[in-house]
Amino acid sequence: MSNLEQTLSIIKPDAVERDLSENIKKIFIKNNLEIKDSKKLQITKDEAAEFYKVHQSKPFFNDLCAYLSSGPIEVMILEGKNAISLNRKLMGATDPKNAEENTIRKLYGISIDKNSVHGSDSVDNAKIEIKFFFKN
Ligand code: IDP
Ligand code: MG
Repeated sequence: MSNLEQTLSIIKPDAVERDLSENIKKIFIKNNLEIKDSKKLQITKDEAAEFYKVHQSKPFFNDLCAYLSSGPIEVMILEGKNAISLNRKLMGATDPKNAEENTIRKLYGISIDKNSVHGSDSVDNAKIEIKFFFKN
């Protein structure tokens, strides 16, 4: 049984702005996640709303979409054994205050909204999210 997976990672505007992309990528590589593709871009608020549509009923949805579209982001396809859960573990808890030591969000996150990274949370969402940014 193979559990080789791909997942989508986003380095969010707060981390790109502080030049943290290379540090974050080193954490992925050190932990056996291969960067299969990557690109830097800025999305519109409408595109952010499409990407985050699972959160559309949440009170923070508008701010979330405004934030993700507020500046350049770097999106990556990560591949490796159990890549989805491994990436989530390396990211740490959504709120950096609750993130474990040495996780990306503990090291670099500023607040629950400026928490430096996104990572897919399931096989199905990883497929949808990779397709969203890498349409071939
Ligand atoms: P995740 O990024 O750890 O998967 P989700 O629950 O999927 O967390 O939420 C997506 C993003 O929405 C989070 O990364 C965070 O930036 C933002 N967010 C989540 N909960 C809150 C909140 O209570 N207030 C403000 N922003 C939030
Ligand atoms: Mg999520």
